[in-house]
Amino acid sequence: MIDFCGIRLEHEVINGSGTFDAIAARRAFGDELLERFPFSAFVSKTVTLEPRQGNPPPRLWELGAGMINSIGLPNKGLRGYLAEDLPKLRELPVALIVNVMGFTREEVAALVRAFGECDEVAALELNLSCPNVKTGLDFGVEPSATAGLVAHVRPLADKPLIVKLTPNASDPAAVAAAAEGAGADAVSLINTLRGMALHPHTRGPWLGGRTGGVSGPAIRPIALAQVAQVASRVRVPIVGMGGVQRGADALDLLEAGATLVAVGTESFREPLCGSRIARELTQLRGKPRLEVPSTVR
Ligand code: RRO
Repeated sequence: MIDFCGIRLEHEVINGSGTFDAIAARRAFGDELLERFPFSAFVSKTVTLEPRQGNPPPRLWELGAGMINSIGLPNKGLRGYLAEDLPKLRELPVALIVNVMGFTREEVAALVRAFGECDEVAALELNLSCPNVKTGLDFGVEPSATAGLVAHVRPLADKPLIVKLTPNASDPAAVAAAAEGAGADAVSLINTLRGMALHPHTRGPWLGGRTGGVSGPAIRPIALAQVAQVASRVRVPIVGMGGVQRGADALDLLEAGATLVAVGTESFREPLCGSRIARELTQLRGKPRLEVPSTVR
């Protein structure tokens, strides 16, 4: 059992927000999903105060080592989420972490207040790091803006508050330290890195949102470096993510200072990979390091 901000979790592997649709997976796999749920906690896709359509298509570009997404936060908004999604997510066999994003301080406050009152929500994750929408206020790239926002919303809910950091800041560790100083209970990183792909014929941007967020194995070393850097600056628990495909990748992030590891892009290829990665992690821990074959590591 792992203790994460007072929440007891079966193992260290959770999902990255927006990379596993538990409601669609339940439709596809039925109740078997509940019996074999791949993560020890479920993190929801980002919820905004008002409903959003998201970015125009195309929304994805596949890379040799990952993908670029430009989804643009489509969601039902707070009211739709409370009425339609929360009753279904309540049935999951693991703790629910709700990821929220606002375009103003007041919007974030309203979301934090609302989810703070929901008994089925174990913790909140504050998304300060979506690369695909213009917030006007870039809360997540400046330590002082992050501190101001976190200090404003921290008193509004009596639940653990995780701040999701962007790798697109000049000093992510300074942003993490600012979040901790303002009362964050944990930080999570990394979100996707801004990238672009050109249409093979028109040579204009392929993605409807022009640029998108790069994820998958391509960003794994960046995630590892940033998790290590953040771990040297904060004492709060860290949820590390970025390109995790195997137990060995998860172990790297844990050894760099993370308490939990989140899996994202790999779940698109293998929806139950969370269980496999948790199992591999246990196996790796049982072996002396030199016996771990290089093909596994
Ligand atoms: O919806 C998205 O386009 C999106 C979000 Br909210 C995010 O946090 N990270 C990402 O890569 N895409």
